Amino acid sequence: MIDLSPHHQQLVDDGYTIVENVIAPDLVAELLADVRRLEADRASRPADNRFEGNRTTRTYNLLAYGEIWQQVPTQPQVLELVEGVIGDECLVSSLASISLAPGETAQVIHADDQIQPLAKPHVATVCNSMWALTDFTEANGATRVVPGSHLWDNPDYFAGPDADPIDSIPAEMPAGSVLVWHGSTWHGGGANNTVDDVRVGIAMNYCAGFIRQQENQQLGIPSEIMATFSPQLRQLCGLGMYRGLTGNIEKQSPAARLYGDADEVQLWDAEPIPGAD
Ligand SMILES: O=C(O)CCC(=O)C(=O)O
Repeated sequence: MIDLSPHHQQLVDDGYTIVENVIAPDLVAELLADVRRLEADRASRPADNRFEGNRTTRTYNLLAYGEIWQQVPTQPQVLELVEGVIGDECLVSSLASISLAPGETAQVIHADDQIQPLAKPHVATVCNSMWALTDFTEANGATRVVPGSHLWDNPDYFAGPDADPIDSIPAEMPAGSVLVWHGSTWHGGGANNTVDDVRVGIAMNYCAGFIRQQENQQLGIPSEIMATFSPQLRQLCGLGMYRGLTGNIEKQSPAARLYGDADEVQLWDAEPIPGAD
């Protein structure tokens, strides 16, 4: 049993935390095999741009491509930490694998909420995680984080392609561990300086229920696959109503309307109305 209290506190203080060995080795092995299956089936290649990398292979929208991925967004310890940052009723923002091969250079240091036009620091809108499917070491490109940067007052700061990786540190962790960070924390993939050690991770990203998801889960996941999800996962994919209002269809949640999930009380029908005196 992992005590999550220090991790909640580190997210508040430093904007990131690493939960070591939280994913069972069998699941890590199965996820890794599925990443490799997908990359082989699709003959995947690096996107070849500065942000996604020139030696990095990414597979997006994973919930659409294998039942095993349904276990990732609902992982209890990670979800508890994420909800501590962005609140309950949060959403899957995106789910992708990232295989960072030898020769990859360091990614631009960035914050995942930096496209949002909000003065910083602001209420957390994004909370992301990186699952280590292989060991993450400084040499093979472990994600680099800048401790405390989630509190910075710097809406215009952008490290740029030639900038130093400022005061970042490598989030080294053994396979089966998960790095969780606040969406305002500056970070980036490291450089892979090894000869033959491909660093494989899963970027399991979440956003608050009032923020638009990065990947469109409602259209990106075919409805016959969405039908196989648990009600909890459908909520995470954005088929519920946020605070009984946002995302409704004629006062009903899409999950109730399309998949017969339990009805949610619409805000205006709630007694008393939350927030009203
Ligand atoms: O690969 C990594 O370690 C980080 C990737 C990342 O931060 C991103 O692509 O936004």
